[in-house]
Order: sequence, then C-alpha cells, then structure tokens
Amino acid sequence: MSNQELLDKLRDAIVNQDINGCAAATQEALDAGIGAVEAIEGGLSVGMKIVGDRFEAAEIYLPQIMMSAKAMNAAMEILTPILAEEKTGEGVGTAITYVQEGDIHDIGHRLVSTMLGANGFNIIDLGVDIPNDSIVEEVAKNKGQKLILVGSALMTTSMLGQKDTVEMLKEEGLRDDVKIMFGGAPVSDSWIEEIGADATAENAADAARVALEIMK
Ligand code: HCB
Repeated sequence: MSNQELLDKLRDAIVNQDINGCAAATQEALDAGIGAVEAIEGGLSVGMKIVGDRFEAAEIYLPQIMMSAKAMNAAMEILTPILAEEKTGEGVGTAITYVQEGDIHDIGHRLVSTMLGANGFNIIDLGVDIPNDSIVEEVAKNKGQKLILVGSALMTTSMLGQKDTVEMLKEEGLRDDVKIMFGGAPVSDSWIEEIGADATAENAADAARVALEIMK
C-alpha cells in the first residue's frame, strides 16, 4: 500500500468512527515509515475536518462525532509517546495550554500541546473549560520564565473569552511577561489583531513553528 493510501485509511477510520480500525491503521502507517506528525496532519486531522463538515451539513449527529473523537484518541495513545521520544530542542520556554471557559473541545488542544512538547516546550496543560482567573493566576505563578500562552477555542462563544484574557493580563501588569497564541476553528488573523494577541496557527505543526518563532 502506498503512503497516501495508508493516510487515506487513517482518514477513513476517523470518518467511519472505527476505533479499533483507527488504532490498527495508525500502527500500520508507523510500520510503513510514516512519521507521527504526517499521520496526524495528513490522515487523522483530514478525517476530523470531514466529520466537522458533515456535522455542519447535518449529515451526522453528536453520537457519531463522539465516536470519531474516540477513534482519534485511540490513534493519539499510540502517537503521543512517539512524539515524546522524537522530542527536539530544550529550554525553548514554557507553554501554558488550555481550552477557554465554556468549551470542552480538546482534540486540537491536545494535538497542539503534544506537538509543542515534542518541539522542546515545557508544557503546563490546564485542560478544558478554563476560566480567565485561572489562566492569569498561572501566568503570574510562572512570571520570569520564557512563557507562552496557548489557548484554544472551538466555539464563537468561548472565543470571546480570549479578548478578556488579554485585557485581564494587561490589568494585572502581566501582558509583557507572556507571548499569546490563540487557535481553534473560529480564530482568525483579524481576531488576533483586534484583541492584541501575538499569533494564531492553522494546525498543530504550524502551532509549534509559530510558537518557536515568536519565542525567539
Ligand atoms: Co462540537 N462544535 N459541540 N463537539 N464540534 C463544533 C466546534 C461546531 C463548530 C460544529 C458546528 O455546529 N458547526 C460547533 C460550534 C459552533 C459555534 O461556536 N459557532 C460545535 C458545537 C455547537 C458543540 C456543542 C454545543 C453541541 C451540543 O451539545 N449541542 C457541544 C459543546 C460542548 C462544549 O464545549 N461546551 C459540542 C460537543 C462536541 C463533542 C463532545 C461531540 C466533540 C468534542 C470531542 C472532544 O473534543 N473531546 C465535538 C467535535 C469533535 C466538534 C467538531 C466536529 C470537530 C472539532 C475537532 O476536534 N476538530 C467541530 C466542527 C469543526 O471544528 N469544524 C464541532 C479537529 C481538530 C484536530 O481541529 O480545530 O480543534 P481543531 O484544532 C486544530 C487547529 O484549530 C489548531 O491546531 C489543531 C490541530 O490541528 N489549534 C490551535 C487548535 N488550538 C490551537 C491553539 C493555538 O494556539 C494554535 C492553534
């Protein structure tokens, strides 16, 4: 089977909510020499994008999405330790990662956290549904380190909280102590500019590249 066919198999396992098949296809891709990042970006994430589009078109419903999310998790259980082993760089900084308050979508957040960790960042993962008070508190606690805030929001409602994050950091006199990268489907360049954050990124590999760049 060609590499593209193996990536398509990963994509289809996500789309078809095939949890066991997704784990098996992930192992098959690795055995064929496909890297963990390529498996995520070229196969699994492509599948999640299709799932998202079908949900938006009301062709599938929440139970199906949850099964696709489980298939994704099964693949990530295999890939995460490999990404940790492939870790490059040290001491590039500390990344505080989280999903904004009101939002429990954690697939992209976990991919981004994993990829930043694999690129040498020390990760403080606050998890999902995180209120701004906790975020600001964590920045204050880690003040003095090379620090980047990496927030995800998948909903237009939770995305609004990102604006308050920046405002609260300013009010507490902490804005200049931390770089801020926000991402997730609704986050755009114009939003980043409007709220005074530093950057956004399209996907997990891009997030690692952008984070390294703005931490220079
Ligand atoms: Co959910 N959901 N959902 N959902 N969901 C979305 C997000 C909608 C857009 C679907 C839609 O209606 N069109 C929608 C939000 C609409 C809006 O805000 N306008 C929505 C809704 C409404 C809801 C519920 C309210 C549904 C309900 O209960 N009625 C509910 C919300 C619960 C809550 O959060 N309070 C809900 C629930 C669910 C689940 C549980 C079924 C499931 C989540 C499972 C989980 O995460 N453990 C789910 C899913 C999977 C989705 C879709 C289909 C896919 C999201 C996903 O995982 N994408 C999504 C549709 C969509 O996004 N188009 C839909 C794949 C990952 C890999 O991509 O974008 O998350 P990503 O992350 C990328 C990228 O953005 C970037 O890198 C990542 C990796 O490549 N990135 C960053 C992410 N964070 C970054 C941070 C940075 O600094 C930089 C880059």
